[in-house]
Amino acid sequence: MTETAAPDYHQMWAELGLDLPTHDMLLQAVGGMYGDAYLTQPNRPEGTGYLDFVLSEVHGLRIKELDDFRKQGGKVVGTFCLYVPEEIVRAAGAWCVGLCAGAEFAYDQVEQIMPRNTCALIKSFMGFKLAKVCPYIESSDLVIGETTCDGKKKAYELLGDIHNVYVMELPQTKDAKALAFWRERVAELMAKVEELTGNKVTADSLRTAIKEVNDKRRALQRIAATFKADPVPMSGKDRLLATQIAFYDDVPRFTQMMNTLADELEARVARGEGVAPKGAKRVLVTGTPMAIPNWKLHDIIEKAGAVVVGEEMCTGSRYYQDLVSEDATTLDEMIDDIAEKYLDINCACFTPNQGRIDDVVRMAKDLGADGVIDYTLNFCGLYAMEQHSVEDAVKAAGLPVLRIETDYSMEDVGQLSTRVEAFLEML
Ligand code: BJ8
Repeated sequence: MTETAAPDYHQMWAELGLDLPTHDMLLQAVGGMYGDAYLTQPNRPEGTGYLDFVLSEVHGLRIKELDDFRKQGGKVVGTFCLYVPEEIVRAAGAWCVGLCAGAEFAYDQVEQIMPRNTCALIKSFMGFKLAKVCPYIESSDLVIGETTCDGKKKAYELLGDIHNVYVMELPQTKDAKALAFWRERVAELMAKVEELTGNKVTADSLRTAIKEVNDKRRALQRIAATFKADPVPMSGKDRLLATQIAFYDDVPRFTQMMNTLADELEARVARGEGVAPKGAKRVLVTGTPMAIPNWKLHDIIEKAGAVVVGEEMCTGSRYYQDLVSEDATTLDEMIDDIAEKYLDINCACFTPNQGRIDDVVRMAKDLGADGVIDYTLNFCGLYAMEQHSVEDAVKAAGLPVLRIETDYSMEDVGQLSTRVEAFLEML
């Protein structure tokens, strides 16, 4: 029997300008983390095979697809934040990808240009760029930033010295004036991507893009809804991975695969089949986003015997819970709807941000959570400031809260495990 050799992507990576030995080291480290966190799980649904495949090819086949697309004249746009409307990018014929920001890399180089006490997400994306190990940013014809937190908006100035960067100005309140202001920024973004691609956005192309992206979010909503069941049909870690992959993968293919996975999960729920015993402790996680390969907290919680039933975060419900209206008929109305939907995202950069607090309580109740873990990256002032309000609201709803501040290093895993286990004991 002949074995098919795994494709060798080194030439493609070299053409993208990656530092090959360092990149090889990164892939090996991520593969090891993945094996330990994911491949050790019992009774995973068959549909998670797709997640394994995508992850195993995340710097391979997907980058090859982007490469082929660009060689045919297509443009790729990289983003770091939920506020960048994927619909606009797709309607102009470009592809949108989330950029690597979930692992500690080249901090020694990063700390030469920004303070050591910067959040891990920002240091990570800068480290990936400086060390030349992120094929997504090297495949991005344009990176679209946003003025969310102070750290990010200043980091985009530094990134702008070494990459093509465009920054959307995001208001910090959600009143009518702010919406009108944001709507103008969305229209400006449209002009920018039209200039990049040479394609005009039309009512037809935007309608199609709105539908495609809504369909992706609907598939993720179906998966999320199955976690109301006890036992849960899949691990929270796998649900987190599905949401992380939503930022990278081909949109129609991903939607189809996630609907297939949702079919399987719904069938498991109907049969009462789960991945953890019925009655396992249920935890809702809220806070700052978890980019690939940041699976640390979920891994700790689920290895301690509990299940993560949901994420109120940008790599969770904030990504898929709201859709853009599909009722508009004109291009202008569609831009209005997009502006409205995106301004509705509950990031802590807004003041006030009561919508997030309400979402945490609502989700905890809907998903039957026994407790909430509020997760904040070190040096993220915005989410750290909101921890107090989250704790008050969740306690008022009768549930305990554990606050966690951490980063991407593995040094505190022992200490975090002890705290999580003690928290689970008291649920
Ligand atoms: S919409 S959460 S993806 S900004 S963790 S870099 S806030 S210091 S990531 Fe975010 Fe968009 Fe908001 Fe979501 Fe700054 Fe905090 Fe770091 Fe953060």
